[in-house]
Amino acid sequence: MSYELLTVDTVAGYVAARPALERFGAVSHVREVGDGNLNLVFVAAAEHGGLVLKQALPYVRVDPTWPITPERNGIEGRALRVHNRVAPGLVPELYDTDPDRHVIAIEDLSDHRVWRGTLNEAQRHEGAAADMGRYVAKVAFGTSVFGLGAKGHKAALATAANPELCEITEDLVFTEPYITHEHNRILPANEADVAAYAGDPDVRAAVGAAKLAFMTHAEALIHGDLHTGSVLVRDEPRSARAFDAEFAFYGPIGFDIGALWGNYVLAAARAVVQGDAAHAAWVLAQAGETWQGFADEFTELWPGRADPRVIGLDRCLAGVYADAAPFAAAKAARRVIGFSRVSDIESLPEEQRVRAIRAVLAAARLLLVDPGSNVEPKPLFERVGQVLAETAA
Ligand code: SR1
Ligand code: MG
Repeated sequence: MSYELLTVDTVAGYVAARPALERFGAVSHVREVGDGNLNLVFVAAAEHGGLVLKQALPYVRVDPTWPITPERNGIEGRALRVHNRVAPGLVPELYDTDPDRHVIAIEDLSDHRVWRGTLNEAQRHEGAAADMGRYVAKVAFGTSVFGLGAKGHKAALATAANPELCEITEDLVFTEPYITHEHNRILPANEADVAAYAGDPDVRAAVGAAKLAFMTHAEALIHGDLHTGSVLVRDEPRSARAFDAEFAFYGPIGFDIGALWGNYVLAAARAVVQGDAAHAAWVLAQAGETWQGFADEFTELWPGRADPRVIGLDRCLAGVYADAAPFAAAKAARRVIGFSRVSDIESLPEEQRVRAIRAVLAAARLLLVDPGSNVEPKPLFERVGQVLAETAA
């Protein structure tokens, strides 16, 4: 390894040696809290406040035989700097970037919780879904041709390539669940469900089109992995932040909306098999909340800055909406077939897990092959709710 990994014992010395972190003073306590697939994450308490250090490992944390570029840490730092500029208050603050040790220092949000965890407990964080829609809109506008102009957009695009992490998404989200692959893990009782879903020609055609859109539609500097485990929420005072932007790249705006929607489907499937129809309905209603937050914010940004000669607002919104449904499906289905599973489903007893997976795949099929042609998330996700309830029964 060509760089030194941090430990709880070396963080204090590291912080003391970083000029950008001088204002925090001496570090008194450190804990390692990384629970994702890829990185080391330390929360450090210091004399003048807390901070978080995120260090990229040169391999996948949960599978050290799988190498992965640590340069993603710098990519995340650059994206986070931009996202702080265009969407302040909706992402963690960035304090420092260290390209030699592949570390970023960011705001300590320990008074927040990861949204996936609170959804699993059937908690409601009102406003978080709309806040994430607003975040997507601010990023979509501020980093796209609308906010930057034609030359600015091209210049920004040239600085934000993320080919290795995009390839992970291309493989894990859009390819592996649809082929025989060693990453796939399928319960015997779900084999027929997966075969029916992944073998359906209409599903395969729609996923193939979504993959091409992911690979080619360089619209904005999107988050790139905006699942509910990448969102922190807090009640008092109310706050929602998107974090963990290491998959950021110039991609389709609808991918971030779709990632949220797909994860609402997973949370709702959990609630359905647990017999909590009210929570399932609330979670699925968040799809409309996210959309409305996005559309309202994007519309507000539009009149003063967008060039009306390029495309009309309604058409632009309709394009994002049409992209989001198949992305949502692909993001939900990959979590119940392939690598990188989610606690919404995995923490269920096996009998409930089988029914939840069956229901998620049925919902994904609906989102891929019959999403409707109008921009109407409410009825769409009511239909998703019906499909979840029917197939999980
Ligand atoms: C090898 S990385 C696996 C997954 O972790 C991240 O959260 C992304 O979703 C990625 O697909
Ligand atoms: Mg992540």
